[in-house]
Parts: sequence; C-alpha cells; structure tokens
Amino acid sequence: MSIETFKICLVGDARVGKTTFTHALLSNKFKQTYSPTLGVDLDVIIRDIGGEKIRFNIWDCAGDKNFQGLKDGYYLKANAFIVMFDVSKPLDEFKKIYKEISKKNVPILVVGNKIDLNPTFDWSKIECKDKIGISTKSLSGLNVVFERLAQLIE
Ligand SMILES: Nc1nc2c(ncn2[C@@H]2O[C@H](COP(=O)(O)OP(=O)(O)OP(=O)(O)O)[C@@H](O)[C@H]2O)c(=O)[nH]1
Ligand SMILES: [Mg+2]
Repeated sequence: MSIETFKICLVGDARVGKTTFTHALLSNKFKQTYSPTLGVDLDVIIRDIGGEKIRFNIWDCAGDKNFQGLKDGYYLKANAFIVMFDVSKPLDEFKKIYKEISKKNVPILVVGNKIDLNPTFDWSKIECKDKIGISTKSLSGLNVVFERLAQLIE
C-alpha cells in the first residue's frame, strides 16, 4: 500500500532550532550543541493523522547565507513550508524570509521556537494566520506542527 508523502521545506535563520527540532522528533531528546547545517539535511517523519499514516519528507535547509544560492533547488515541488523563528530574538530576518516564501503560493506554517526562553512572546507581532509556538527544549508542541501541516496541505 502506498503511503501519502509530503515534501516540507524547513527554513529560517541560522540557530533558530531547525535541526534541533528534527533531531527531537526522531530521538525524543533535546540537543544542546549547535552544529550548522551544511546545505540541506533530509529527515523522514511518519505520523498518524486522522487514522492515516502520512510521510513528511523534511528538507532542513541551512540558515547560513553561504548556502542561499542552492535554495531554489531545495524548494522545488514543496507541498508546504515551515518558516521557523526564535521567539527570544529580533524578528527582522524572519520577516525577510517569510516575505520571500509567501510569494511562492505554497502553504506556510510559521513556527516560533524556544518558547521556554520567552513564554510571554507577543504573537500579535506575527501577522499571519497559521502560527504556532513550540519549545524543542521541553519537547512541547512538536506533534501539533504535523497536524497543522496536514490541515494546511489538504
Ligand atoms: N532554549 C532553547 N534552545 C533551543 C531550542 N531549540 C533549539 N535550541 C538551541 O538552539 C541552537 C540551535 O541549533 P540548530 O537547531 O542546529 O539551529 P538551526 O536552525 O538548524 O541552524 P542552521 O543549521 O545554521 O540553519 C542549539 O544550540 C539548540 O540547543 C529551544 O526550544 N529552547
Ligand atoms: Mg540546522
């Protein structure tokens, strides 16, 4: 039986927690050390959504500007984007990335990570419909991301 597969591009500034997030999904553990992604990492996450197994192919794209020349290739045929930002840091870079991705006419889920560092983050600063706060450190909200993605794609 074939399993429904979605390509998800996970983007955002360097150090916002993209790779820590996929690592936590796969291991249920928080990774404290930072090692920059070199280009892109591919992770496969399978989740039961509404009684059906869905395979999410997560393209974890480097935030480092040196790899920006490659990103149009990574983004080809994405079913959705996760634009991740750090709720404890300024939002300038997030706003630039969100603006660029929103031109693509593909569903976007905005994920504010590191809620443990700033639990009172003011969400009215994020002017988009589909947004969610998580903490990869305390492993909170991680599965909700996939439920929301599945809703956005269908
Ligand atoms: N306090 C806290 N720290 C976090 C959280 N998520 C990630 N971090 C830390 O933030 C750093 C982020 O590292 P990565 O996940 O590798 O960052 P990235 O977004 O993949 O960065 P690039 O690969 O360079 O684009 C690591 O030191 C993590 O331990 C979180 O929810 N809370
Ligand atoms: Mg990374």
